[in-house]
Amino acid sequence: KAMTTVEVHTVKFTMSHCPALSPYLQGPSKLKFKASLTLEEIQKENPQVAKGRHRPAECSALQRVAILIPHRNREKHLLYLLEHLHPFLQRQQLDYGIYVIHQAGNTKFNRAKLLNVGYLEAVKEENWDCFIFHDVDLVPENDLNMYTCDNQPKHLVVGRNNTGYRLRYQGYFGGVTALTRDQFSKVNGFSNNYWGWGGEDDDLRIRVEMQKMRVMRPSPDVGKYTMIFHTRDRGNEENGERMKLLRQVSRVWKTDGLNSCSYKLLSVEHNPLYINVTVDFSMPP
Ligand code: UD2
Ligand code: MN
Repeated sequence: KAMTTVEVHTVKFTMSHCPALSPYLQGPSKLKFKASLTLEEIQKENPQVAKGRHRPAECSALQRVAILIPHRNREKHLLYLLEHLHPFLQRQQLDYGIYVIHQAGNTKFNRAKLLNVGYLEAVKEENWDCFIFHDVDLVPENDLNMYTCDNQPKHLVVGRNNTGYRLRYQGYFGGVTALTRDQFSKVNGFSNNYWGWGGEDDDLRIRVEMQKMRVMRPSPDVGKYTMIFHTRDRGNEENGERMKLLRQVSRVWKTDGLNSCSYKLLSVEHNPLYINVTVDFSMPP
């Protein structure tokens, strides 16, 4: 195709936007998990990823997306997720960064608070447009499931292998969700008060609905995940308080969330494949 001189200059100095639909998408895929996988192997496969970040060379990405992964003692799951997520996000032509938020010590696990910390630390280093709150053990099977944000909060896990790929219940908001900076700050983020397993995802859904936002989902054939098998972790026992907490969301959300998230930051390390944020939470009162 012929180009005028003017166009050549335009191409050179202002990169054009990436297309709405990336030409690299492959659709459904069969995932493989190799027991012997190492971090070094994944690094070798992803030489173009630096400090946990990557952006397309050929166009300017539609969104800057931070992936936030709460983590403790799931090293193998993290490897599997990194192995699949890096090429997946690159096929989607996103400008992205992967943050792993690691809870130090043996206090009760607090997924929601870790995700608040991830958000607060991520916005310190970049003007991210979109945040993907991502379980470490869920691997997306279909790259048509776009890791971008929309005008409504998105729930990306319609189904997973071990539940017959069906939505668990109406209003289910667990696993992987996508909210813009505006959407997440409007609801004051997650609650910080869910220690142990369960409830924090429903709490966020209630916050979203209170702001008259509506949860959107991809179609069932697109929103497919493989959850790597696991049992309940020690330190993440079922939270017996969760029903009580869920009844008081409308009363407490304004003062329990991003604006009250206090933590001791132990380190922020820029590893080749991800940014590792380590925090210490003291025990709940
Ligand atoms: C469900 C939800 C999850 C969350 C949880 C209740 C799905 C697919 N996921 O997950 O989003 O709402 O219920 O809290 O419905 N983790 C660690 N180390 C630990 C414990 C947890 O890294 O010791 C992280 C990890 O990212 C894990 C996530 O927390 O994927 C959720 O914990 P889970 O996988 O044990 O809970 P699960 O599968 O019931
Ligand atoms: Mn899980």
